[in-house]
Amino acid sequence: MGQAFRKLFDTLFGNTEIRVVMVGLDNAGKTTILYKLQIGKVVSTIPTVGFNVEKVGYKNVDFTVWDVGGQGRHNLRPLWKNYFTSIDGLIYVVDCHDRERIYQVKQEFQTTINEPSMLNNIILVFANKQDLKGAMTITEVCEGLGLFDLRNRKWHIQGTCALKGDGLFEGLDWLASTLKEKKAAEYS
Ligand SMILES: Nc1nc2c(ncn2[C@@H]2O[C@H](COP(=O)(O)OP(=O)(O)OP(=O)(O)O)[C@@H](O)[C@H]2O)c(=O)[nH]1
Ligand SMILES: [Mg+2]
Repeated sequence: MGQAFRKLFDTLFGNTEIRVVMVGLDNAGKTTILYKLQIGKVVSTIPTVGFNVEKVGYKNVDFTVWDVGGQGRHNLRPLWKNYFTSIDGLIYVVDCHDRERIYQVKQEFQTTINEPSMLNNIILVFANKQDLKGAMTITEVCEGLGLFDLRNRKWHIQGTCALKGDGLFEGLDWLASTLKEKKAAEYS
């Protein structure tokens, strides 16, 4: 798996600096995805009490996992602006088996994408845990998050099973090629 991702990053990103941030509620599958990608060593840091940032880098590609919301967690949003000055891509991970929290996910998602530092980036949603019986379908997640109502934002949703790695490559392929187009348009 790692080899495939490294190849993808080489082909699509070249030497462009890319900063990708992955967020989602607790238990969504973020850490699982990070390890599955195997694009580098995962480094955990604790910038503030009780809260974890995980990072993995491969050459010019910088992946950061950042927790949002979740019960009993601190409100970390004020810290975001210190961390994320230029984010190229946002990956939002949804636990599709957790129907009960979909409204909370929507609120977190909408707040996240409307952060000033997030307004210019592209959005990839990983509809995770598709392997579980009763998981929300892609359409249900689109409706649940309000994706169909987004205006002036580039977004894509990909069903995934992080445990097996299914869908991760396809999602990142979209992310990589869309970022490439975006960068090309900005420079032209
Ligand atoms: N069935 C299934 N389980 C999954 C999948 N992805 C992750 N899990 C499981 O869901 C649980 C949470 O996964 P994590 O990767 O720790 O989730 P996280 O988003 O990092 O959670 P926090 O660190 O608490 O914010 C673990 O038990 C995983 O094994 C999946 O695609 N299918
Ligand atoms: Mg985690």
